[in-house]
Amino acid sequence: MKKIVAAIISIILAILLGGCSPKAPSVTVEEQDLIVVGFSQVGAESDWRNANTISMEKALSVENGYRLILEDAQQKQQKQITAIRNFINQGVDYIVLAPTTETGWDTVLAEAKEAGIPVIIVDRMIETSDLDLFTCWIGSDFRKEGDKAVEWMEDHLKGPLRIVHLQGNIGSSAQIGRTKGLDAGIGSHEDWQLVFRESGDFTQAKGQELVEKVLAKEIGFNVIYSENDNMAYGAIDALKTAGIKPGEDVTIISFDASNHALHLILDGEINYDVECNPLHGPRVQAIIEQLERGETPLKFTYVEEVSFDISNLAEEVIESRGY
Ligand code: GZL
Repeated sequence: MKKIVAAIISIILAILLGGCSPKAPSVTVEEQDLIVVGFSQVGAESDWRNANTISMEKALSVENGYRLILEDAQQKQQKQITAIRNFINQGVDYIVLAPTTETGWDTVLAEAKEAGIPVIIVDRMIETSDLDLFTCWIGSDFRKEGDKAVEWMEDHLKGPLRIVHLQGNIGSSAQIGRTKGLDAGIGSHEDWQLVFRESGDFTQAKGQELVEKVLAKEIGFNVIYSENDNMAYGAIDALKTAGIKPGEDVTIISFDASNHALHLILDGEINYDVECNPLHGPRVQAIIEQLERGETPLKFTYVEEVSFDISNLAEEVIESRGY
């Protein structure tokens, strides 16, 4: 939209200044009609993240009338701040931010607001002193996800529990909420003991490394609470190498409910997986279409999420899920 205004102004200025025929705008007429969206994505650290990116690319496609500029921050907030400033300089129509962490956004969001560019926050939450610094947020209730996992543990596991806790990126709302859920569970069960806690940054490699570290220390444990599937994959590899049966000798609790993880439930290697739905593309598209019509979207929208164990899962359920 902004591209059209810029192109018209440049043509008028060229004519008024008596110049030769105005320089053709650098974008084609078709591209001028596209809604330009700058998307600052956390990274490509997990199956969840990749599914989220694919969902955004499919929804905000040229066929649907969008030009998507995707910037991968490699899980670094500073790269996201730089990307947002680049989007502002490029005069995009909308900014979508999937924030690495909750804090540290006020300054750059104020710059986007000053530039008159709406900011849509997806997935994780941000902490800000001024809710007017972003247009709306759509994502998951991470504390509720943690509570669901604890409820399943209460219903299915006999104590005493010795829990290894693989955390996501420290300071991300996914980590904060899922950790709070587990801490509440530990606080209300005398025979639940936290024997190890460290961040695996939501990656498979780090998840494997941490469980190898726990095994080397000969810390006895019977539950792994992994804050995402990819760290659980790494944990399972480490257990298998040590001759320990994941899902039998050690209960595996995970989050995301990615396709591969659900197959591991069918294989008996993951015991419970709490869905964290990454398919935000159509949701963001609907929000932008609302804004384009001059309507006001809800400030906060929580996506509906389910959870899985062997009792409610089958191949056809997995194949119907879209990620
Ligand atoms: C959760 C999302 C988390 C996933 C991880 O909404 O932010 O980040 O649980 C991903 O798999 O890396």
